[in-house]
Parts: sequence; structure tokens; C-alpha cells
Amino acid sequence: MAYENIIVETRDEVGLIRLNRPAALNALSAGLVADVNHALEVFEGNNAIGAVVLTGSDKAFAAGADIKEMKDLSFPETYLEDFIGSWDGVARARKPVIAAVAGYALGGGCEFAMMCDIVIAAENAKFGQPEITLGVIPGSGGTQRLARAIGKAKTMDLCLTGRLMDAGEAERAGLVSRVVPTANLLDEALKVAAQIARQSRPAVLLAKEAVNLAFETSLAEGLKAERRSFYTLFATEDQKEGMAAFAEKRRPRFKNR
Ligand code: CO8
Repeated sequence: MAYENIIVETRDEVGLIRLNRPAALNALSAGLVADVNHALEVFEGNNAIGAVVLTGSDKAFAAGADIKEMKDLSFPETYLEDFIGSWDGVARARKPVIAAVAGYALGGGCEFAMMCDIVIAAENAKFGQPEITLGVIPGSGGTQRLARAIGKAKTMDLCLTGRLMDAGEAERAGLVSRVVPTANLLDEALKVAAQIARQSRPAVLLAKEAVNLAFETSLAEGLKAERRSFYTLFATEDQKEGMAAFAEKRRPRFKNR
């Protein structure tokens, strides 16, 4: 399907979504978010796809929600219509989504990246929650997911001053898992996604669910759920195959993919 605001491709078992509003530095408009949600739903329903990469351009992953589109909205229009209520499709994906971030990831762009499961940053990446400089605050995780990812001190600093954080600081703070040369960003992200897509799908989905639970439940409940999922995977052929392959010193051939 052709989209107006994104480019969608598949690379073997990996789905690739590129944000594509270059004139607006990939600012997140309602149309762009609807396109991303739709493309993700298609990948979710496609058994041939095991992981998704979400990326932008070398200059911008996304420079935030589209300020020109929202500047004249009133409180009732935002609240009663829940203006960004459906903008968390990325966070609702069950398959792993990897953000490949080059350039600006600001405001909703940073929040979009944080909805992904792994964030890989190019050396030129810049993260920030500059909403305060527009007279508002983050609206989709910039105070919540960011605080869980990098702690209170830096989250307060970023949200209250609106300053940007470079890739090195973002990696040290724990927001991104790896920093790579800008020219290699997409290849590295696709490699990581392909590696995930090769694993047993039930194990991948349960691993993602279990890690996410760590941010939503008590340690005791999280450990119980983790153990239950661990035991459950012994009901899969892939567990037999994975452990047999180890014992036989060969690569596993997982079927549930
Ligand atoms: N919205 C609309 N247009 C934008 C945006 C944006 N967020 N960012 C950039 N643009 C446009 C510019 O207006 C400009 O358009 P034009 O050529 O027509 O004037 C074009 O993109 C290029 O931008 P600049 O000329 O400003 O490029 P620079 O390289 O000089 O500067 C910056 C790049 C620093 C990124 C600068 O563009 C900037 O500060 N942008 C705004 C960043 C920002 O404040 N983002 C937060 C927005 S609020 C928000 O995200 C709320 C989130 C709500 C929840 C979202 C859920 C996912």
C-alpha cells in the first residue's frame, strides 16, 4: 500500500517504516501517525515479519508533533476528542520495534522512539523534550517513559529547560542501547532486527512482554510472570529444537517464526 507520509518496505523477515515528511523534519501530523499505525498493524498481522525498524532521515527522526497543525487547537478540542489518544500504536505493537534515530528526536519524536523496544542512535542524534519552550509539557511519555528510562534528575533537566541531549549522553543515561556512525545506522538497526526475527517468535514476544512488565508491576509479580512464561516455553517445539541444537553443536532451526 502507498502511504502519503511514510515509506514502507520489507527486508526478508524485517518490516521497515521510514517517516517521510522531509520539509517538516518528519513532524508527527495526524496523517503521519495514522500511516505508521496502519503499517504496523499490517506487519503485526504478517507472519513472515518478525521485527520492525522505525526510522527517519539523516537530519531528523522526527522533530516533534506538528506544531503548525496543533497551534490553534482549544482545550475542548484536545481533551474531548482526545487529540493524541491513538498516537501510541508503536507502544501497542507486540512484535519488537527498533527505533533507528539520526538527527532530531524531539518532543513527540523522542516519545515515539521511547515507545520502541530498542533505540539505536546515530552519532548525530539529538534527543529532547522541548515542549516547555512552547508553553506546554510532553503529552505522550516524555515525563513518564523518559523518567523510567533515565531517572528523575536528567528527565527534570530536559523537561524543565528544553535542552537537547546528544547521542553520547543519551547512551550513558540509558535511553539508547547503542550509538553507531550515522552512515551505518540503518544497516545496524536492520541487522539487530534480523537477529531478533530469526529467534523463536513466542520466546521473542514473551521476552518483550516480560521486560515491559518490569515497568508496570512489583518485583514479586514480575518475577512470577517471568517464571510462568519461562515454563510455558517448554511447551513449544522451538524450546526442544533450541536446546537440542545446543547439545548437538549446531544452529537451531526455529519453526515458530
Ligand atoms: N512541527 C511543524 N513543523 C516543524 C517542526 C514541528 N515540530 N519542526 C520543524 N518544522 C519545520 C519548520 O517549521 C521548517 O519549515 P519551513 O521550512 O516551512 O519554515 C522546517 O521544518 C525546517 O525546520 P527549521 O528551519 O526550524 O530547521 P533547523 O535545522 O533550523 O532547526 C529544529 C531544527 C531545531 C529541530 C527546529 O525545527 C525546531 O526547534 N523544531 C521544533 C522542535 C519542537 O519544539 N518539538 C516539540 C513539538 S511539541 C510535541 O512534540 C508534543 C508531543 C505530543 C505527543 C506526541 C505523541 C507521539
